[in-house]
Amino acid sequence: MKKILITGGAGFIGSHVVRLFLAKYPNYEIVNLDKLTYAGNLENLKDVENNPNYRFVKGDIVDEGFVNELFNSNQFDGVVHLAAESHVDRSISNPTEFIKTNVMGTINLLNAARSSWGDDFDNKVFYHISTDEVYGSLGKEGFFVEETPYDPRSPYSSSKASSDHLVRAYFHTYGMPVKISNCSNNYGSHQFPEKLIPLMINNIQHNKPLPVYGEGLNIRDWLWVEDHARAIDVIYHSGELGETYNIGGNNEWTNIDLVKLLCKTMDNKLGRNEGESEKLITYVTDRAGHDMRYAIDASKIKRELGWEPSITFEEGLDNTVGWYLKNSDWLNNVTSGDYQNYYKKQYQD
Ligand code: NAD
Ligand code: TDX
Repeated sequence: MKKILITGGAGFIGSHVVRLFLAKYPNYEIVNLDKLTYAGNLENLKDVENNPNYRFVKGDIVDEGFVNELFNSNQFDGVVHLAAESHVDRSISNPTEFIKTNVMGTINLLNAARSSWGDDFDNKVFYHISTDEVYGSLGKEGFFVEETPYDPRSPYSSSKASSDHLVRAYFHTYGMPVKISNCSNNYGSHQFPEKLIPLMINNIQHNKPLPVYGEGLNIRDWLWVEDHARAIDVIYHSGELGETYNIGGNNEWTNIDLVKLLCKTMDNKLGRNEGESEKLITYVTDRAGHDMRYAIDASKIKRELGWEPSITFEEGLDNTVGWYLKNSDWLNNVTSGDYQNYYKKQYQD
């Protein structure tokens, strides 16, 4: 058996990675370390909680003593590090929390892994999951490649860039067996409804205004979360140590076109008249420092590791909308309590 630590496994992407690794590798013991912040939810892993190869540990990666103790009492063969504060708008209102979790949490994990592995890095992997936002904002032309200079512009992307730099520094300085990937915007089941797609699905369903920032012309490159999990699997097992891989959907949408497509899909599924949900679109004050366009050139991972997205956006979005409509209990649970306060503050609702 190999023992793999997945951090942030109770979150959106992490839960898909935990599920994929458990299904695909019966010889792995998966330890999911998660603090269960507002974004972490054990309901996301209900279907695997009794799997004998799965263990959940509640804990904070910012707590150095706790992280060291976890690595002292477990000999991990690998780490897949996803735990993070992940929402740009929250980083604008509370940047310090992002530095604590994303920067201090990452260095705590690097130090604990290094000290537990000693100088014996054979067959060990420390895989850090990052974002395309570290590269900054594109104009109308061009794509982010692995060599694009870092130019983070929000507290969130700055904290992710810092953690990427630390991970690379541990490769060059100590020979740590690291890998990094930078992915574009994910969508799919189990995403917390502070992010664009599930927020819009929830609001359309409840006939609430659809808050589009600025003119809605900012562009994002959307990837189905299960395709991101497949890419993480391929990089963890076959990627080169010390290398970075960009992951993207080759699927650019302006926010306004995407929201209109969601409205159309929801009108169909809810039996509403065509155009009904679009009436809910409301332009609101733009996000501070709003990056204009992200677009990933994912040719390296395709060329070297044979990965590419498995489904079209239309299929993925249809599947995603279907999941949220079918799992209204999940959505209702996560939008009760604290979410109401967050929503009021963020949208002056
Ligand atoms: P998420 O917010 O849904 O989940 C984050 C998880 O980390 C939660 O379960 C939370 O409880 C946990 N966590 C937060 N702080 C912690 C701490 N101090 N100690 C332990 N656990 C903690 O995020 P996500 O969208 O699933 O993103 C996962 C990773 O992927 C992040 O590193 C993010 O930067 C990166 N990423 C996300 C996207 C995207 O579109 N969502 C795209 C590219 C990269
Ligand atoms: O209410 C909204 N209205 C709106 O117009 C929200 C929540 C967002 N937006 C816009 C802002 C962005 O241009 O939609 C776009 C997508 O916004 P988010 O879902 O907040 O994602 P983004 O800021 O692009 O960052 C995401 O992708 C990269 C994830 O949240 C990050 O964790 C990831 O690293």
